[in-house]
Amino acid sequence: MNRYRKWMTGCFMMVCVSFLVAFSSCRVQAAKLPKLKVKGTQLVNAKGKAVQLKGVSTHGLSWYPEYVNQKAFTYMKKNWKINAVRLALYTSDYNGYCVGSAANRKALEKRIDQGVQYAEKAGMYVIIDWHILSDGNPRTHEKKALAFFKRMARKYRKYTHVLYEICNEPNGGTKWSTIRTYAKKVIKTIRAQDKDAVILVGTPVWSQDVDVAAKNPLKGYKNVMYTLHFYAGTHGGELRKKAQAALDAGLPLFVSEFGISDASGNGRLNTKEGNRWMTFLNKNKISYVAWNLSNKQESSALLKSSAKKTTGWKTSQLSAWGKWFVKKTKAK
Ligand code: IDC
Repeated sequence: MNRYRKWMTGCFMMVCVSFLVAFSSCRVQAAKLPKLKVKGTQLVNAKGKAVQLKGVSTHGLSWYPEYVNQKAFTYMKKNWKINAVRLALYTSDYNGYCVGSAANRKALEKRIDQGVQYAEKAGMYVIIDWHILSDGNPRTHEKKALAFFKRMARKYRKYTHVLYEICNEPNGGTKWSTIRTYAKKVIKTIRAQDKDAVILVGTPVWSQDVDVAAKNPLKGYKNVMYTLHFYAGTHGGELRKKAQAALDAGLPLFVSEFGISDASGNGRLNTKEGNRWMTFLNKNKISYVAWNLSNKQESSALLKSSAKKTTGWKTSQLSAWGKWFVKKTKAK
């Protein structure tokens, strides 16, 4: 009897342990998205299969923080069929990271951390975007950028779903050689913490001159891609030619921001040109991220200005651009 009881207890323990093991490994697998890498011009998964990210960018994190919430991220993943979110951290413009107070920096970093956690829980990739704009040269705030990316990469080194975008849109005549110098420093800093996260590098002229970058790409680093930004109301065939030239030269491209309004983020939508761009992106399996998740009164906002909700939007609450975009992401 005693032996039988011992045997039963043993069996019970074994069942418990196997349940625990199965449960915890399940949790790990569910939480972690497959790590991405770059192969040739393409973003791929661990098996080398092409991956095309489709995402939405926040507006400035200081301007529209309310959309960084778990419900919104989970809702967009499920209903808009997207798999990435970009967190736009303005550096210089209105209450940006490099011009505001220490308290503001802390609040912004907290917002980023929330975005990273919400994205993971929603099962989406997340891009931490150092959103330079009026500060056209990324070297203007280079010191702050290096300190920032060091901290981010250290914090998120174990996370498989985090990508780093190191300078949104260099402009104001900033040359590729200057961006290249900056990029080398930031990449080195990130790599000291995280040896393989995907890093996105901006290109001259508001991230359009990818053909120029292709002539002298960064050498000796893996998992680096170059950003191409377009607004179909302004940019068409000429810019696609540059993109094609870059691809032909073997440059991996990532469209980390786009719209179909004009480049000001306002004006009429050009759906015809937008359709041409989508054909190009899908043909080349280029990842794309739509600007912007807000209800600001501008045609590049995905929500109508009358939409007050911060998740669970009905189609009627999406702007014309929002409707167009969601139709595209759901189509494939
Ligand atoms: C725009 C916003 C607008 C804001 C302006 C200035 O839509 O509400 O007032 O920035 O900060 C970009 C930039 C992106 C711009 C967007 C539209 O990366 O920050 O957002 N755009 O102008 N590049 C091309 C277009």
